[in-house]
Amino acid sequence: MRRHSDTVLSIAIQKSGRLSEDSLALLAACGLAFPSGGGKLKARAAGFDAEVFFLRDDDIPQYVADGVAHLGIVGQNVIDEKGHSLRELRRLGFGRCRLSLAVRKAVDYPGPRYFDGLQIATSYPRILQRWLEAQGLKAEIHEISGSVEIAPALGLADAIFDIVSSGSTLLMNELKEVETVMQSEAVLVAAPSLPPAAQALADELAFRLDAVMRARRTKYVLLNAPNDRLEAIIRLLPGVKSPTLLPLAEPGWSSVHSVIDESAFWQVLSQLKEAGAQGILVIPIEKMVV
Ligand code: PRT
Ligand code: ZN
Repeated sequence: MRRHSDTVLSIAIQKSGRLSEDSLALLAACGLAFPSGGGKLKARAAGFDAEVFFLRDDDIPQYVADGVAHLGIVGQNVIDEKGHSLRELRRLGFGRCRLSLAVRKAVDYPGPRYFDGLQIATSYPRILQRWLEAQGLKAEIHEISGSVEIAPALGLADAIFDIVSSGSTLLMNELKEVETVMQSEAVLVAAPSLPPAAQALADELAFRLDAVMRARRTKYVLLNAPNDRLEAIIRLLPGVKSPTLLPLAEPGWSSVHSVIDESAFWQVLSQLKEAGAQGILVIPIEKMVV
């Protein structure tokens, strides 16, 4: 039977770029499947009262601020640059990068005062201006929309302020990163207030996102251990509540099941082996509701 609903949650995501694939994959993991590609402007989800708008990332904050889309998935860097007042509902853990100042490799960098009176090329003039003011510095900002890293070689600027991820673009252009001004990742944002029905759907989506993100941070561990070693092993595996113990067919042995934080992963594994664990299996978790 078709469910009737007069509210559909609209979510603006990047049409084609670095955030597109991860945005769609995250929504899919939350049960919102959209047909991808085809150059469409919007698509209706199967299994959830939602639709996505495919937009340029720069336009997403405005669409959400104006209420055209209820939610948006976009880089924190773009949100800060555009300056609309939006609610950050969740940080999403992908599209990680930083906004940094970079200078020619040969420069003997003395600290932020180096930038006083210089020409700096960037696509992020507002964030840069705020940083300069906080440092008590004045510089000439040249706003350019792409390929900022070639500006110093062309004589257009003395320095650049741009997104850095691996740093290889800077390296290739004989530049070096000297100040990191902000760290960024993709975020889920909403307008300061949403209509109640849209807010209810946004809450449901946030609940699902939490389950997916929590699962991404943790692993399911299964191992076998002699019963006389269980105490030491269980101490290493806090689990959600406490680990599950199942007797093995072989007398005197048990199977231990638990979840562990990905960040503790290798450290715990070697400690488990030392404590006598055998046949350790580490399995990804798809959803985790606590
Ligand atoms: O067409 P549209 O306007 O939607 O896309 P866009 O070209 O403006 O953006 P896009 O797809 O390049 O980036 C979207 C978002 O991804 C950015 O706003 C950031 O939040 C995030 N992100 C993460 C990055 C990077 N990593 C990144 N490395 N955005 C850009 N870069 C650039 C960087 O400027 C450098 O020139 O990629 C280049 C390679 O970086 P290195 O340091 O790895 O060499
Ligand atoms: Zn863009």
